Amino acid sequence: MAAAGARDDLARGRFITFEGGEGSGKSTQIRMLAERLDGAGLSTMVTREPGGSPGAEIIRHLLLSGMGRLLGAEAETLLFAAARDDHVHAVIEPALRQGSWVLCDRFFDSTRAYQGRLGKVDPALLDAMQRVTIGDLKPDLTLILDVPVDVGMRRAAARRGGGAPDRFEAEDVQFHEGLRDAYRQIAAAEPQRCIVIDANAPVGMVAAKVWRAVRDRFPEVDVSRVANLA
Ligand code: Z5A
Repeated sequence: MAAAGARDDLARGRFITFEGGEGSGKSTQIRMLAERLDGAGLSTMVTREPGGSPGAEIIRHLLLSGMGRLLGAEAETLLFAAARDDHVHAVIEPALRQGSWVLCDRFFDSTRAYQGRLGKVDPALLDAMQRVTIGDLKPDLTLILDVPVDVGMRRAAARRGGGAPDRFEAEDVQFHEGLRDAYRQIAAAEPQRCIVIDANAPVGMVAAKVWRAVRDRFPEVDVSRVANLA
């Protein structure tokens, strides 16, 4: 793990994270945003957590199988941190240094919401892990996709078809309500970084809101080259 402060010299692209509850549409919206940014002539990279690097993908498999839960909330949190450490070093930082715009499906706000708020893991432990895994690397923008819990759960169930829910999908409605609330609190605490997007709308409408938020935050994006602007 790297020392904090070792990453402050990034002459870099932009780092945008997507957060939200289950079925909120993050993966769908990340793909659409990447297409628009590519269209604007920017180099983009889409990645996700847990996972995003070969080592972290192995840990993802463990986590989503429910193995981490058996070890307890703190140990599960350490697994997320180990995956993030590898992902940040092997993938995110090199891409940012090369000038790419990195779009990441979940990042440390997920740990704050899932393990912190819902898993009741000590905030001091979360702070310490954040320091050693990501140091000063904060997203330039975090888009929190907000949908009512029943809508998100319906979408996820429809996508799953007959398949079994994973470790987090299997949690009850109360858990997912708590999660929604946790994300609202994160957004309220850091309004300069986080924007809540109402994602209970058709895909194209949500994409238009995402695009507006990105353009407002990064006026340097050359929109004249992007077709079908909403
Ligand atoms: N986790 C954690 O606990 N701690 C951490 O630090 C981190 C993660 C990093 C990873 O799950 C789990 O790990 C996650 C938190 C935990 N648990 N959960 N649940 P994952 O990566 O497997 O899945 P996810 O991140 O939760 O995403 P998702 O459920 O796959 O959904 P999504 O990416 O937000 O949505 P989507 O795939 O774009 O859309 C879902 C379906 O809805 C799909 O069929 C779409 O076509 C449809 N969709 C999307 N948008 C719309 C709209 N606007 N209208 C109608 N239908 C739509």
